[in-house]
Amino acid sequence: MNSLNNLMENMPQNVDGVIISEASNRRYFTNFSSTAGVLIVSRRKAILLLDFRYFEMAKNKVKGVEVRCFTDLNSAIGDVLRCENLKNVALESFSVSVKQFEDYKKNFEDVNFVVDGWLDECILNLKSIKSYSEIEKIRASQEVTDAAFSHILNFICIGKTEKEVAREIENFILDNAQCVSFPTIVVSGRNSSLPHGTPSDKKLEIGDFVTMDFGAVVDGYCSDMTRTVCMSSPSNFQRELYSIVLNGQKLALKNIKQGVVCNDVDRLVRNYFEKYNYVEEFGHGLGHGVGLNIHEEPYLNRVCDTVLEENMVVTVEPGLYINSKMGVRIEDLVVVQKDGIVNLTNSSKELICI
Ligand SMILES: [Mn+2]
Repeated sequence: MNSLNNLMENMPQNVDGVIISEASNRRYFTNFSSTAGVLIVSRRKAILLLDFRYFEMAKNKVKGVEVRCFTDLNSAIGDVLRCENLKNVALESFSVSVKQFEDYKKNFEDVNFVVDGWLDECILNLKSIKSYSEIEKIRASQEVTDAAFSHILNFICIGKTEKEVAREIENFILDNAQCVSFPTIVVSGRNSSLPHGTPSDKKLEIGDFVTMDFGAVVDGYCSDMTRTVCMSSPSNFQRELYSIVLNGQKLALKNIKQGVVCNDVDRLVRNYFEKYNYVEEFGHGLGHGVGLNIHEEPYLNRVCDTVLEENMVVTVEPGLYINSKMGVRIEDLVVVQKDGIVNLTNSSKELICI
């Protein structure tokens, strides 16, 4: 069953239609990407309202959804609500602004807007479990990202700046994919203790750890990976820190499968690091879902109690950060299976010294 039918059949009694305006949600249900537009879904049909910029393209491309061109969005929405006799309409409470909500209420006075969170939860659940074709897109996206890593290993050297390395990664991705899935992170030496630091003009120096976190988008679907390499030979301390992070990651990868609770996986790695007295040094969650959005459900962190299901796609990215000194993060992208995982990331994780 496709996602749209799933949504139609899951509508509770107090809802006879939904308005979907968030871009990645619209894209998810229609397979059509646009910066603006509204998708209205009732139990029996789906109507995508688009402006002139997208109309012709969508008319030829979108299947199973009626496409209409609007000049005045409010009156187009009003027409659909009236003609389809939609009186109880659910909204995405996670993404509709307060202003938009007030406008809806003002413009459509006889409509009861349902914002009880049902729609959000329904969409998040549907999106978190990937179809075969979604997984193939994520796989293709990760292949570009792996290739970008191989490419950068031939480029990176002492004297290059973090910005130069980041730009080279992004150029490679732009040459081979639709776009980058987020601004590339390249942090070196003491900057590598900043998990999401921005690339600077700092040059790579002997002894630096260099953490690179990047991803591509293919056919709308994101990928995400992180590797930390060492410029020339690592100290004993660097070797040890790296191997603790790597073993923590391997422990998580070994334990992820359908039926496992997200926060249990996070805790497993946290407890492992604690054995080495690293507590504060792992200050972020273990991972996150990836799909049309670079960060989405489910989250492998301390609080998420989602039970992992087959065909969820998540990152596994433990890191240890020693304040103002150095950091290590290793991130793979994996598909949850009944008995384990399929790892979509194929780059080596042994400590690479350049
Ligand atoms: Mn990530």
